Amino acid sequence: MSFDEPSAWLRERVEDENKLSQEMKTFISNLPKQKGLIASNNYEYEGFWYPAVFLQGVLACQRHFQPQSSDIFLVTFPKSGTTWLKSLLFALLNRRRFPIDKNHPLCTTNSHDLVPFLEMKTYLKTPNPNLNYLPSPRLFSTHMPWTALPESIRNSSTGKIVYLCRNPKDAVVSLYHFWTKLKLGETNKGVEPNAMVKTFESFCLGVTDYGPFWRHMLDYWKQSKENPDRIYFLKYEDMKEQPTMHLRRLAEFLDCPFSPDEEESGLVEDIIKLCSFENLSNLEVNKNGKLSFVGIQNNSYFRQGKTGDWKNHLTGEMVRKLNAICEEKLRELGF
Ligand code: PAP
Repeated sequence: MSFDEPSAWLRERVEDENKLSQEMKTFISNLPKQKGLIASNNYEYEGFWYPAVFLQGVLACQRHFQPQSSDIFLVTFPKSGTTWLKSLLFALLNRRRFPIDKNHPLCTTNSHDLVPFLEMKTYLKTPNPNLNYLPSPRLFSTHMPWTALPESIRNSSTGKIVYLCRNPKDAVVSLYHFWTKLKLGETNKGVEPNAMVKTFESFCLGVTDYGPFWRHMLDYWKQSKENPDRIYFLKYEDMKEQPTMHLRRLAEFLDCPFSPDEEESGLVEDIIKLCSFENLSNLEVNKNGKLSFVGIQNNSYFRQGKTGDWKNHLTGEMVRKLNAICEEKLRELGF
């Protein structure tokens, strides 16, 4: 495998199950299977669906992760604003190390390369990586459902979790654009004409990566109600509408509130501006760079950054179907 060709690396890992360890091949052979969107197959493990390579990362993380009491985990359902919240939390937690100016790391590095994904990066290549190099508090990101988190995280009373989700109608549209772009960019073959329908059907069946979305969201919602000091539940739409208020709340939740001096200097607004879609998506690194660990184009993570784009992509029938699922499963969340 050569990192000169990182996109080939991604293709190999998510599409070719021959590259999996023998243990993993045996393990997945006993799991329910569905055709995947990006990976050739997704597998159901304990009620959630994963490409085999990410499931391998989940299992390694469950086995080996050693928590520290100050750890912070950003958990998201895919396409819910991970890139954005990673940027915001990185800027917030490191504001004393890295002043918010044009030399900030986010101006030259995509947030996915600054905040490690647990199962999709850290535990993907090395089953038991050394994570001691990370400054404290360590900030990790993951798409893992609550029940798949290592027991050492779930059963701990320390370590904080920020959970971000998004209106499923916008998440499915974002997913469609993401994977069609990956396929087009990587294989240069056309995407089939019914790709939106295919994405939508898989999403509603709950078999896209880390689905079903409703159970992913609901489990963290319930945990946040039971343990509000440890789990902060946030919606993309709310962050969009009142970013400064939510950033202040996040700072308090993470025990690093803004001081009166910081407030007066306009630091809250500066962080919001640094991490805005307009700013990040126009940086050279995010226009033309690639992620170091999978070689995906950074611009795949920046499309519109708006709420309500589903109106331009979903048919009336699709909207009714997804609304019915949300009504039945996510009523308490208000989607
Ligand atoms: P991931 O879960 O695969 O890491 P994620 O970052 O959650 O992806 O999804 C990308 C979405 O976040 C895109 O949404 P869209 O397709 O509806 O446009 C992307 O545009 C949006 N996004 C990325 N950065 C920002 C930002 N700074 N502010 C708001 N939205 C953003």
